[in-house]
Amino acid sequence: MSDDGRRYLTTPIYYASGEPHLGHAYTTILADVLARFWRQDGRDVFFLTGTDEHGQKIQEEAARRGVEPLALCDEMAERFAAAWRTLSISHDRFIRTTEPEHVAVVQAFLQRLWDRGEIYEDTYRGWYCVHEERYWTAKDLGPDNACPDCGRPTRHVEEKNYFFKMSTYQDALVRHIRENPDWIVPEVRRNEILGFLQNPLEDLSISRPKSRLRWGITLPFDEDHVAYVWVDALINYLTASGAIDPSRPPAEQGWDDVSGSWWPADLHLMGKDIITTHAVYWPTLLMGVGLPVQRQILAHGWWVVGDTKMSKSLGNVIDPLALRDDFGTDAVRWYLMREMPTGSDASYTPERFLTRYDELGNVLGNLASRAISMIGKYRDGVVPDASGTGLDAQVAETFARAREAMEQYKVHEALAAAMDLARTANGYVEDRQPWSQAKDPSQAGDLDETLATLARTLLALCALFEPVAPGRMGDLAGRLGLDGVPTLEQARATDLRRRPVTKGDPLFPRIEPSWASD
Ligand code: ME8
Repeated sequence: MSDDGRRYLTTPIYYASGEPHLGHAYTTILADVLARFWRQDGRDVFFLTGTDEHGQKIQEEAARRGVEPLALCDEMAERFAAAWRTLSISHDRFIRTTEPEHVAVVQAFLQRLWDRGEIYEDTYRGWYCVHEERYWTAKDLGPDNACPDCGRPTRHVEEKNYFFKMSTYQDALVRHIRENPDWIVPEVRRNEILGFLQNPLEDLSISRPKSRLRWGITLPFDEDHVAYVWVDALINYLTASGAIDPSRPPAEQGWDDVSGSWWPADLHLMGKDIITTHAVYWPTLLMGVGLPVQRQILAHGWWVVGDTKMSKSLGNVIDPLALRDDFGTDAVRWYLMREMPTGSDASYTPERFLTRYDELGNVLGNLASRAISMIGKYRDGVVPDASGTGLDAQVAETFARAREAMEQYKVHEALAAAMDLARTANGYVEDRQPWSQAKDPSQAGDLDETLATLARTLLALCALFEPVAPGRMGDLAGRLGLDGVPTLEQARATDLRRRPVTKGDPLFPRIEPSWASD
């Protein structure tokens, strides 16, 4: 993490060969919740997502559909961008690897590796999995030469390739991982990479002959070859940072001084399936061009259905937008964030989705609706002129718990803390019994205090839940008479006394999902 208060945060760029699904939505929402939380905490955030548009997988999918690769990518990039709009993703940039700027940065990057003597030519003999876009050696393969990752058949290839001297960076990489215990989190993934690095690291094939693959970025030093799609894709993080300006002469492109750009990234977020490319290929490539490596890698777990990772090929993909149609964006975000401890796997079930949704309605929604309607009923819809500090200690404790959990990326714990505060506030209503206080004129001051405390706590909850439920919390802020959701600091400092509040429809209404009757 940078100590200058800035945060450059990335998601993987997703393959433009398939539709966005719940797994993609999870990573992107997790990144969004972090970005929103950091912004709320006063940091300057640059949040990047996008689509991975070159390589054999895209070329073959386009051929299968009978369209040009770029036409397929245009359509799918828009599909992802639309999904992120409906899921309230607040990214600052959506990058596509077919953009001319990215193509130029990839070429400048490869040229620099070439100029520094980091690349050589050789014959590659081995096995290739198009779905994972990865090479394997015979000893890695499963029965019938199946890919060890996805189980699909691999193809034997023998061709001229260019290789990056990745092996020369093995010691430097191991040292970096050992000296920076938090560089890869969670620890299980760090150990996985250290285990992988106990074996000799091979050099990395970074090109494909155009005779086999046309859909890629042409190498600047050999126009019969294109860049390997993973090398092309990883460089997106650098392109978007603005560190490299390929329109300038090589010596002035920014390789020796990244100040003034967003590089190095503070956090690369991804699923555990693609940790090796991010924790081994990418940092060694950066060392090869002489740039600082990314500051941290966070690899999360998988959403599974039954025992199987969700993926399109298995036909068990859940469409997050369909869930959203029934329950709203915030409910999908809440379920995904509250249900999965960052780093572990979680199982998607409709029953758990409903249970988590009910929690939103019964605890947070219920608190908001009863607090605002009692202010309406007993005080003509105006927050009473009382301190409202009855739960301030609990609010402060919750802010501290949430902040600490978020620093460790334990989003589910930060949200559990926020929900506990809402529960505490409901308990406070039961204890104080405002309906009894209202019957006794001598308790008018106590009733004022009860209602003002509920309004003030609602404001704190509004700030705490905003990263996960930005739409509904925007509504709640409006009902409390504010223009927008406050930051954590503002929630503490805002004085709600004598402000009018407005009743509205339930924030999280009871819903009979369309699939419940199946
Ligand atoms: O790998 N559970 O793209 P991709 C949780 N283009 N997350 C999941 C998931 C699941 N079941 N399934 C997918 C690529 N994901 C490359 C990345 S980056 C330079 C290039 C998420 O479309 C998770 O973040 O296959 C995973 O890492 C990513 O989608 C893979 O997306």
